[in-house]
This record gives sequence, structure tokens and C-alpha cells, in this order.
Amino acid sequence: MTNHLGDMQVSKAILIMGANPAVNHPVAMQHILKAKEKNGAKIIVIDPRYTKTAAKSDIFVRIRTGTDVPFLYGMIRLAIKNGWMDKDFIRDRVYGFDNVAQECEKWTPELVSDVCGCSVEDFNQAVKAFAAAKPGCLIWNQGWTQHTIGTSNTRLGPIMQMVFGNMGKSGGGCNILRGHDNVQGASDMCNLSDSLPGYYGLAEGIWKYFAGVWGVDYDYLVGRFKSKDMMEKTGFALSNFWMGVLNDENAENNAGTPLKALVVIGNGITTVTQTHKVKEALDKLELVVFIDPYVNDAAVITDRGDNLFLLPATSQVETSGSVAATNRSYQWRSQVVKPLYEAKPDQDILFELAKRLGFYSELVKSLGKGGGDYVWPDDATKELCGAIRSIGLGGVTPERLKAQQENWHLFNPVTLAGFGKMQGAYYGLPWPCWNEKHPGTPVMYDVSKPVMQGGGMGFRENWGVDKDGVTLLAGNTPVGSSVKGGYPRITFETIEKLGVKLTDEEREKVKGKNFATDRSGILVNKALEAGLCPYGNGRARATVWNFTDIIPKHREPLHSFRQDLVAKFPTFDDKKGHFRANIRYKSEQDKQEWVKDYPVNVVTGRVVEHMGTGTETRASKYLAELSPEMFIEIHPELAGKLGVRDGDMVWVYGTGEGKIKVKAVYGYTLDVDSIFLPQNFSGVWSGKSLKDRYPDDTAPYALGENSGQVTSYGYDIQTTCPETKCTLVRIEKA
Ligand SMILES: Nc1nc2c(c(=O)[nH]1)N[C@H]1C(S)=C(S)[C@@H](COP(=O)(O)OP(=O)(O)OC[C@H]3O[C@@H](n4cnc5c(=O)[nH]c(N)nc54)[C@H](O)[C@@H]3O)O[C@H]1N2
Ligand SMILES: Nc1nc2c(c(=O)[nH]1)N[C@H]1C(S)=C(S)[C@@H](COP(=O)(O)OP(=O)(O)OC[C@H]3O[C@@H](n4cnc5c(=O)[nH]c(N)nc54)[C@H](O)[C@@H]3O)O[C@H]1N2
Ligand SMILES: [Mo]
Repeated sequence: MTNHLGDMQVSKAILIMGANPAVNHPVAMQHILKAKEKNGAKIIVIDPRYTKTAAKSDIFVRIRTGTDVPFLYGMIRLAIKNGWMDKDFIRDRVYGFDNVAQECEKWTPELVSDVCGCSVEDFNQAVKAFAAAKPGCLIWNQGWTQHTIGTSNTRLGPIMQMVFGNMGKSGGGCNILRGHDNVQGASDMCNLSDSLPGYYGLAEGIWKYFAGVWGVDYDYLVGRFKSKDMMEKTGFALSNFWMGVLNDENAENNAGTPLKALVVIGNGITTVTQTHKVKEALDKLELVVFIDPYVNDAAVITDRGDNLFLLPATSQVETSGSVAATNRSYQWRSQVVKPLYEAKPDQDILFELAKRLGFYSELVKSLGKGGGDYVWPDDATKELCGAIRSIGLGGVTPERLKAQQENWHLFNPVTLAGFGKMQGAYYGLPWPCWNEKHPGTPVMYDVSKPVMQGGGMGFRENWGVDKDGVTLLAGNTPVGSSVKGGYPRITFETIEKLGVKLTDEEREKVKGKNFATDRSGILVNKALEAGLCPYGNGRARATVWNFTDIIPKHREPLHSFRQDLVAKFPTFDDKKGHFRANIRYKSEQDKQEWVKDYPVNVVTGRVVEHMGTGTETRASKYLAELSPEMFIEIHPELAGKLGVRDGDMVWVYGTGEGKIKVKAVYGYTLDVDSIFLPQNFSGVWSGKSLKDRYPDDTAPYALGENSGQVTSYGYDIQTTCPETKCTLVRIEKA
């Protein structure tokens, strides 16, 4: 998220594509509605479904799932043609825009209309309204990411915002609404299989850096892996772990062996696609452990008889520490109640695990005073802010967070600026918050104020200073910068060339380091004193030469509702070793004319009463009463064709092997070819209740068929995020 929730109150236009905040982010929705009340902001919703958010919009445009790239290119094309483009921004701060300008030529309103399924008039009206009201922010969420081309959506959105002159400005930017509590924190800590904390990656130099942070030998870390090669290799992802268990062909990517054990902590795992495959994998693994305050629903879908452990974790109110919100801001959270019964906080379970596995002393070696003498959670946060300089957590100390927690009333909710004794910091110290004197960054890429006032930061210089002779350094000069124009990231080699003087002693300390790996903080502090941003002043890349599609491209989903467009906009070639698995793209798309046998388009999403897989919320009798059962929403016209009455049970068959039996509820929020499928249920399997499989008295009040059984195979080409949002099914009356 480049801006923040309060900042949306400043927007004059709010474009919402692939998000339904009225249901999924009710707090964010209040800020959106305030923009409407206070500034008459235009709310523009682009969604396949007439959602509760759409009900509050000024303009709603229905598009076919998976066609946001054409819509965005159509917008960019109109901006260029009509002179709405922020030419200075594109010239000074963007690399490789020509390729985008060329690609958008073909996306005339007529072609957008054909591919997206909206009218030319609706499209034109939405774009005009967005262009007319400045600043405008863009909101997206899972309607954009859960696609084979999800990363193309999330690349083209910011490009569109730069074209419309909305980037780096209050009231503008890209406001991506995050999912879970502290999911931004989980992301910053890189609970991912392709990076160490702080988005540092997995290269040898980075492992050595973290060996230093953790106070252990690099060779010791190498020894924990089968080989150094494996240590630097991206792991399986949540979405495809089952391929590592079931498909022998993937063993070659995994040191020659299939996965044998699985520890699940804080995830539903039945919320991925292909849950019938997840079940098979759970049955086959040698050991399965769930660390969860509830009985994880995945524990009841498996037929395994032993080596299945449920370790009771506490909830978040029984523990404390720093958490990150959707806008990169951190908060201190206090324990509300002591752990109940035998439940333990997650970290304690992990510490116990480390003891049993024999590496506890290495795990806590440098924490706090060292040698196991630490204060939890304070010393953990200190370790993070000391180590993670890549995104600028240097100033996010427990002391500052606690002071903010005590003084919530001294911050402006619209600007986040502190006042009174909190003056000089923004609420939550949104990163980059480079050091203890830095106030945090409420609006990213804003160069209208100096770096020590939370601005002054262009785009990262992260990919070199030029590409094939074309500069990657910006052409603009942020306010307060001592260097005119762009400059590279701050390193031992660059800092003095940029006019910053180091003493001999300082030079010795930062030898061979860059701003992200210099634990002394000298490089960061000296850069800030000179009004320079530690990560440099580079260009945003509209062309990304190391991605499969160097510019975003429309590609039809693997299971396309428009077979006639598949030849024109085919998917990617199959990809080997994608997060260690061999992933089908073209071979899946070409396997059959899917839409012939599976003629119903699926729009998946959420219900307001339940969260995620619903494990927690379905265990609340109040929420269970409000939303007691799994259903599909179906247009009466489609239902009529199938002979299905309102409230009838139907079988829904997925393009994989899964099928679910659910209630069909009439509704008018979708077009006549589509159904809505909520993701929030589990505990019923292809018509059979699994209630008797939960340990005594632990089954949730509401059980339901799991959407993951019928959502289609398909994974994002860069991230492996599952393509739940483009699914085809067949429906029969039960
Ligand atoms: N009540 C409740 N709140 C939640 C959650 C929950 O389960 N329940 N989950 C939390 C989590 S983890 C997350 S990530 C967020 C998710 O928040 P959202 O992304 O808002 O959630 P969804 O409802 O999955 O999808 C958003 C919208 O995308 C639309 N959509 C589907 N396909 C497409 C497409 O191809 N293009 C476009 N433009 N739109 C499309 C859907 O119709 C839907 O209206 O919500 C969080 N908040
Ligand atoms: N069809 C379809 N499928 C989807 C989506 C969709 O839009 N459509 N959206 C996807 C998205 S965005 C997401 S995020 C996933 C949601 O996916 P999940 O993360 O699988 O869903 P949750 O139910 O939130 O799972 C959280 C689990 O953690 C447990 N838990 C809660 N608090 C704690 C804690 O403090 N410690 C521990 N150890 N455990 C805890 C809960 O009891 C629960 O079992 O679903 C995805 N699946
Ligand atoms: Mo999510």
C-alpha cells in the first residue's frame, strides 16, 4: 500500500477493481465513504459482481473475470490520446514506458468492450470520471491477484496510476487492502519460500549477513541444508506443496525426495485450490502437525490414522508484540489475557520445537543479551529493527511503538501526523522509517518534502544504474536532496562519490557494505543527513526484463469462458521448477474446450460474517447463526435453465476431480452465466459431513462444503498464487 486508509479521505476519485471493502474491509470502507461525503469523491467500481461496495458507487462497470489488463490498457490508451497523461512523471521517473504505450495501442474501447464484456459507453464513462477528478486512488485486492496473470494486474495498476499523475501524492497511490491481521508483518518477515526477512532474497551474501545478525557461523547454516544449492533455492509455496508430496517428477527439484512432513501454523490450507489433492497429500505424508487455537479444518479431511498432531496455540489476545498493518505501519500490542488451558503462544511452541530438534541455543544466540538471556517480545522487535534496513525498519523500536500506543489520541487520523509530544512522527512509523529520528513514510514515492519529513524518496535503484545503455536513474530532484537528479543506492562505493564525507573510522566500518547490509547504520544516517534516500533515486520499471512477460499482457485464463479468445490471447508455456514444481499452463489450457463441459463462470469471494476458511468464525454461535451454510448464488435465469429452484441443492463439478453439494440461492448480483462461490466454509466433503471427525465438542457450529474442491488448477506465473478467480464449473440439480 503506497498510501494509507486515512489518506483515502483526501481522494477525489476512488477506483476499486477486484476488491469488495464493504464486506471485507469495513473500516477501510468508512474512509472511502468519508471521501464521498467530504469531497464528493467519485466511487468507481469495476467488478464482475454488483457487490455491496458497488451499491455505494457512482459508477459500476461489470467485467468478465480475468480481464483487468485489457481494461487498464484501455485506460492508459485514452489517457495518452486525450492528453491526460502526466508526461513529466513518465519522462523523469519511469523506465521502459514505450513498450507499454505500444501495447495499449490495440486496446481500443471496442476491443476492451469485447474482451471484458462491458459496454463501450460504460468503459468511457468510468475512465473519464477517473481522469477528471484528481487526486484519484486505486484500490485492489484478491480480484486482481488470484489469476495466472495476477502479477500483470498488479504491475499495470501502478503504471496506470503513474500515467494519470496520481502516484506519490496524498489522495492518490495504490491502496492494496491486506487480508489477515498482521499479514503485512508476515510479508515483511518474509514467511515466504523465496526470501529471508526484509525481502533480502536467498543469495549467499544475504545468508552471510543474517549469519552475522543471528550470531552463528555461516557454515553452521549451510550444514542445516542438504546442500548449499538447496539453501539458495526457492522452496515450495503454500499453493503447490501438495505437488511436492504427490508428484514424483517434482522430487528432482527437492533434493531427490518427495516432501515427507508438514507443519501448519496459522493457515487453513483447505483454502487453496485443488483441495482434493491437499487431502491426498495429507493422507500420504509421514507426519502432519497443526499449530492452531482451533481444530484446523484440514485435520478432518484426511483419512490418516496416526502421526497427526494438533498443538493448541493461543490466540493473538493471549500474546503481545509488534504487528504491521496494511499501510506498512507498526503497532505494539499488549497481552489481554494469559494463555488459557494448555495453549501456548506460537513462539513458545517454536522454541520448544527448536529445543527438541537441538538448535535452540543457536536460534536465540544473539537475541537480547545473548546466550538465551532475552526479553520477549521486545528483544525480537529490536533484532528486526537492527537488521532490516532494506525496507527501513531501523526506526521502528519497541520504545517508540509503546509510546505511540500510549498516545493514540495525539495523532491525526487523516494525515497520521503526530502532535503535542508525539510531534515528529507519523502514526505507526510506516516504513521506510530509516532511523530513530525518522518520522516514517505515510505516502511512498512523494518527493514534495524532504526525506527527514517522510518524503524525498523516489523509486528504488534496485536493478542497476542502467539497462543496455538506458538509464535506470531518475531525472527529477526530490525536495531537499543534496544530489541533483537520480542517484544510485547508498553503498561504501557510492556514498563519497555523492558528496557525503566519511571519517577513516567510518570508512573502515562500512567497507564492502551497502545501506541494507551495514548494521552500524552509518550509511543510512549519513545519507539522511545529506537529504538522500538510502535506496537511491531510481525509476519505476514499466518494462521488467527478467519477468516472463516483460510488460503486462492479457492472457486468457487456463479455463476460459471465451474459448474464441484463447488462440488470440494464449496462456504461458508450461513452467518447470516454478517454486520447485512443474506447473501446467498451455497444456492445461489446450487439454480440452473446457467451457463446453463446464459452462458456468465462477466468481469467488467472501461473506462478511466469516473469515478465511471460517475455522474461527464458524465456531462463533452468533456468526454461525447469521451465516449458517455454504451456498452458491445463482441468477434465476441460469437456474431456470438447469431446472433449479431457489433453495434447491445442486452438485457443482470442478474442472479437477472435486465436486461439492451446496444450496443454490437466487440472486441478481451477477450476469446470467456466472455463480458466486464463497470461500469461507469447510467440514463437509462431497456431500458428506465430517463433523464426527472433530475431537469431542470442537466441531464448528456451521460446517459447509469447501470451495477449494472445485476452484480450478492454475497459478500465477511469478508468485504461484492460485487462480481461484477464474474457474469454470458444471452444475446439476442434486
Ligand atoms: N468478512 C471477511 N473479511 C475478510 C476476509 C474474509 O474471509 N471475510 N478475508 C480477508 C482476506 S484474507 C483478504 S485477502 C481480503 C480479500 O478482500 P477482497 O479482495 O475484497 O475479497 P474477495 O471478495 O475475494 O474479492 C474481491 C472482489 O473481486 C471480485 N473479482 C473476482 N474476480 C475478479 C476479476 O477478475 N476482476 C475484478 N476486477 N474483480 C474480480 C469479486 O467479485 C469481489 O467483489 O479480505 C479480508 N477480509
Ligand atoms: N475460492 C477462494 N479461495 C480462496 C480465496 C478466495 O478469494 N476464493 N482467498 C484466498 C486468500 S486471500 C486467503 S488469505 C486464504 C485464507 O486462508 P487461511 O489462512 O487458510 O484462512 P484462515 O481461516 O484465516 O486460517 C487461519 C488459520 O489460523 C488459525 N489461527 C488463528 N489465529 C492464530 C494464531 O494466533 N496462531 C496460530 N498458530 N493459528 C491461528 C485459525 O484457527 C485458522 O485455522 O484463502 C484463499 N482461498
Ligand atoms: Mo488473503
